[in-house]
Amino acid sequence: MFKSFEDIYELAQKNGKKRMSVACAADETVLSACYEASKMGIVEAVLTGKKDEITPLLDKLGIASDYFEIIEGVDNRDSILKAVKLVRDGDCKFILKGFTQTADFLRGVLDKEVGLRTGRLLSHTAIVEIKKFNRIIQYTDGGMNIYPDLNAKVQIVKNAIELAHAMQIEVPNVAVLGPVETVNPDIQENIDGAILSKMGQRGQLGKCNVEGPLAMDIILSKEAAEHKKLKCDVCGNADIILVPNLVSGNSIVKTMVYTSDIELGGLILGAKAPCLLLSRADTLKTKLNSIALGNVVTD
Ligand code: COD
Repeated sequence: MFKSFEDIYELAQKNGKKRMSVACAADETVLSACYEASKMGIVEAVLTGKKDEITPLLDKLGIASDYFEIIEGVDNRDSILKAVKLVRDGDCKFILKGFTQTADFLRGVLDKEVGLRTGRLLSHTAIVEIKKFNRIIQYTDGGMNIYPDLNAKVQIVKNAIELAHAMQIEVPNVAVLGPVETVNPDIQENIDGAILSKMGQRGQLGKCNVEGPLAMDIILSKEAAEHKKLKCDVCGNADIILVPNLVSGNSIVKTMVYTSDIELGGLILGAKAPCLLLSRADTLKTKLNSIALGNVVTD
């Protein structure tokens, strides 16, 4: 069971290099992350984008201009589709979003002709190593589905559970975020939390423990749960936190990035292959963490 990104790097290095396509690679942080990952022996990156934008950046970083294979893209859309197709055709195992808008990247992943659709809902998960807790928690979905309904939440939870299993967590604990633990019919998030919790108990979500609705304090702290006299095994032990919508998940994770001692990685699940999706402002280490994740969750 992975408790930290160090565990993930260790396995990635054992696995050896896997081929990864990079959509719109003309960005210093993206190129540095690809180079570092290559030197660590975990990835062989194939870049797409405008060569006359990528090559000067490689020069600036002191990386030989022929270090990476570069596939010319006439514009962002063309570069995204070419990177997606490399994965679709089996030439690469996973894809990294480079310097382009998230929505454009996702539209490429969803493209009806060359995309990576599987018939399932695709969703984003942020993998957060919280140093204080010495554990990894997934926060989902703060990156793709804007206002998921109950059906979409079921799929989002299932995608996260599948990733947890790939991360060697046999029976992941899933907490469904709400503002309060009581099932208040006026709060849709709490109704969904209660239904998901029951679906989990009845085995409808696979091998996992699901509890909800739960407020964030008792998700993160067993003591807080005890104080509120709530008996709950998931409290203080969550592996997955299902957030109600994109803005809440996105804001929670970004708040942690700027205020807390964490390590972060992020990817889209449910597609034919993992799609590493990070904010353009994310650091080299966050991109590197995500590349290591891509390595360990692919064959
Ligand atoms: N899973 C599978 N198929 C999907 C999904 C999904 N999550 N979302 C859309 N589709 C399919 C639809 O079934 C349809 O066939 C096609 O894609 C188009 O659907 P639309 O019209 O809803 O798609 P778009 O292009 O308007 O929007 C899809 C996006 C993923 C681009 C959109 O939901 C979006 O912008 N999400 C937020 C991305 C974002 O800004 N994240 C912030 C991170 S910093």
